[in-house]
Amino acid sequence: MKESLRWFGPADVVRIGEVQQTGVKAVVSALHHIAPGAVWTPQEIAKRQAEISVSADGRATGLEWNVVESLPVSEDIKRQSGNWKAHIETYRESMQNLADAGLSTICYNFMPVLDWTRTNLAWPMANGTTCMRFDWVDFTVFDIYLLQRPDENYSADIREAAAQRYASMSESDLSVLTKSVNYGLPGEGAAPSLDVLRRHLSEYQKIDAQRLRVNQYDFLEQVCPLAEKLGLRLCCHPDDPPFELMGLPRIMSTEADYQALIDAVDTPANGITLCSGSLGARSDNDLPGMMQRLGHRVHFLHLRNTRREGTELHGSFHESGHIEGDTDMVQLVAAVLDEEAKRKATGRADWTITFRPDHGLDMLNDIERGGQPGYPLIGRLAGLSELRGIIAAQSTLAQRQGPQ
Ligand code: DNO
Repeated sequence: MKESLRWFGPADVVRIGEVQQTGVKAVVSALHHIAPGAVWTPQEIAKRQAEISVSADGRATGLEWNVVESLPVSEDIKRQSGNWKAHIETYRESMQNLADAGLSTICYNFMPVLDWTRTNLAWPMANGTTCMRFDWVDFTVFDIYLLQRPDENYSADIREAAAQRYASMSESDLSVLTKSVNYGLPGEGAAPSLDVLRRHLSEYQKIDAQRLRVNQYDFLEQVCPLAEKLGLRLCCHPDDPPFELMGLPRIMSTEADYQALIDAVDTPANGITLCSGSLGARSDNDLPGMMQRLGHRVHFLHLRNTRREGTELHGSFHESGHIEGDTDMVQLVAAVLDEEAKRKATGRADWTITFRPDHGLDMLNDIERGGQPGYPLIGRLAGLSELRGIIAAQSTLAQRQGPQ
């Protein structure tokens, strides 16, 4: 398992020299300042590679950019409207430029309008750390009272709970909620206003899950043959959270969704980003089992954990320490190591799977530093250390036992 850390480029409050100190050798990055649909030029790609290779004090970092996360799929492509055909061409051009620069793994998602969504980005835990949280009642407040979408999609219980919650919230609570739900990534520019968000939502009125699926498969039909030729592997990130929000279709939330994806365009270039945190927010997703059954197409791993707060399938949850949540990380890592052993035995060149410790808790200096939500330096390093321990222990035990 190859260790990596996500780095957002010069806009990241974590410096590349600090990434180097964590001991990882690989970096996950993207050109967030380039709008979806525009080409990633060889110059911009080379610039990011240079930024990754040298620290602010001129030290060679020895770090390599090895996963692109994400080369974004434009909303036009997701809807098959407007400039979608031109955007597929620019996507292919960016793929060519990335392959020419030596990159081989490209993560993307097919979530309409919103990427990951939380209702609180710094929820205080009892021991002074903070985490990100998704609370259904808060989310319903946002949807019904702030976005002012019709409430008929919610059950009477949730509507009642949201009415009470809304009545108890101050202006500042509401503004924190709005900022949390509508959060972007560094370099992506300002988050959309509520009016812009409403407009984006209305553009999906005629697109149901089935239509979105067809659009995704059409997109893959257009880009996978080139990916094969260039030795690139695409990998689709799951919906986060893995259920429908604001009436938008969500199609990458379950094992069945992923099985359908890999069956639809049956080529190794059409792969999976297995994110244990996103998928683990649903109680019917068995992460170690998914790794066992879909592992041959997993090109990239996000290892993190969540704690579900109730028993409902689509309930509230918060992010936990990497080995503390509902996903059994020891079993998941065991399944990853088994997959790697299988690949090695069959001579697959890509037998090592890159993972990054994702999210976790903001702790110690992370809190003063005030970085990108979900990307605390110390919190991720704590998670990485735990994962390293699991990997080292399992690898040693496997060696002792010898081939099965
Ligand atoms: C959240 C991330 C996602 C992910 C994209 C991939 O922390 O895992 O934003 O980068 O969905 O396209």
